[in-house]
Amino acid sequence: MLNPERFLADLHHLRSFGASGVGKGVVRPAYSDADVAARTWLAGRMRDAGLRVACDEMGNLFGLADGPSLLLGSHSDSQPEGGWLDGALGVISALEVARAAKESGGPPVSVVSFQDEEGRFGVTTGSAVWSGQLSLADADGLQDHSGMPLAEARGAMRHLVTGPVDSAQFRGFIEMHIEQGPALDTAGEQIGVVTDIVGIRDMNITFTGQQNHAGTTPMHLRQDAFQAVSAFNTTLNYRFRNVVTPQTVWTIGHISLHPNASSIVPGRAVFSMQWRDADQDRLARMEEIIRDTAQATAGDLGMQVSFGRLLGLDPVAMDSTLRGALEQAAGTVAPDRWRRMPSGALHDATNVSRLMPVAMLFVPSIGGISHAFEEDTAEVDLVAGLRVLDAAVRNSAGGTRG
Ligand code: HGY
Ligand code: MN
Ligand code: MN
Repeated sequence: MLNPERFLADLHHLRSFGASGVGKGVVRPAYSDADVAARTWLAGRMRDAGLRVACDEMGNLFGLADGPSLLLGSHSDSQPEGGWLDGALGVISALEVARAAKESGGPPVSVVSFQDEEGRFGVTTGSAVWSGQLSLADADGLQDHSGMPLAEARGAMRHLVTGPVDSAQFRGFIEMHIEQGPALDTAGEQIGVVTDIVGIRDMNITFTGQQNHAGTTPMHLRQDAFQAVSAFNTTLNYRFRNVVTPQTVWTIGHISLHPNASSIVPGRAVFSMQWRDADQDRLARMEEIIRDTAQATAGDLGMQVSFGRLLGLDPVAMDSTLRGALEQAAGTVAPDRWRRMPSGALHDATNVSRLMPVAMLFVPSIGGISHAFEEDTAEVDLVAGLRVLDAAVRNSAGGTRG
């Protein structure tokens, strides 16, 4: 029997790994001690639920049912400052639905917690490798902001690794997640059934000028790398205006100045440029504008610019059969309090859609806040989501593939 109390207890237990001490927030980046401890605990909970534990070289952790099954899950790593539900909700709801199905003779359900969804090293790195979007060799070459290579970081999970996990055993994938935006909360609704997931592009850009003394170097002789970033950003916002829509987003979320000292004109600035949109052509057009603007800015200021590797995922639509099962379940659990909606956040489901039919459902985020310690959702909404997921699994038994 589906057990909401057991589900909530596990969800709260998971946030004890890497608890930030601020609200319910967590600090559990991929392969950190807290992440590895959480995955070791999860492996035990999967085993207790009667699932066979498997873990691939990347650290994607699976609890497998016997025979063909539906795969449910999400990720249990967090942003450097993360909320307790982002990813965790999808993993623990999957565990509860799989456990209840085992107990009551329901359809076979497997569980996954993908590794590095939050992109310490790339973009949804674990599911990107599992789905074949990215080779393990290429992933191993990725580095985090401190210069640590993924090849080294993933050594922290060696004790859990069992080998490759064959995707052919899964009939489809459903990921439950918090919305991470304001739509459901503002409307007082409980469930969002996702129609599609936007695409993303992410690239590091480096301006190189001349490091110099901040007291003696006249302004007109400086080659200040921070001034280049500032000018680039202003020009970019202006040049985007005829290309973007109100749904398009772009972010400079990480910047590193060298040598980052008050009395030194910075000689180098490395920063992340990320942009997201549902239209692939628009993403490509934005890339042209970004490269062009950065080159023009460097030229104007007498500096050098270089571009890092372009990472990204294309927009994807959800599978109509699995989505229909979620819509039917939402109509029963939350009549008149659900909607269809796109996902502006990225999810592992995008990568998994290369392998099998995928669908997603959302529950509200209070105040639309996520990627912050304050992230939260009313327990009644968490449980409504769990019930929709469970009902959808039962609705789609017999299912979609194979
Ligand atoms: O950034 C994202 O959309 C996801 O939460 N990693
Ligand atoms: Mn997430
Ligand atoms: Mn996230």
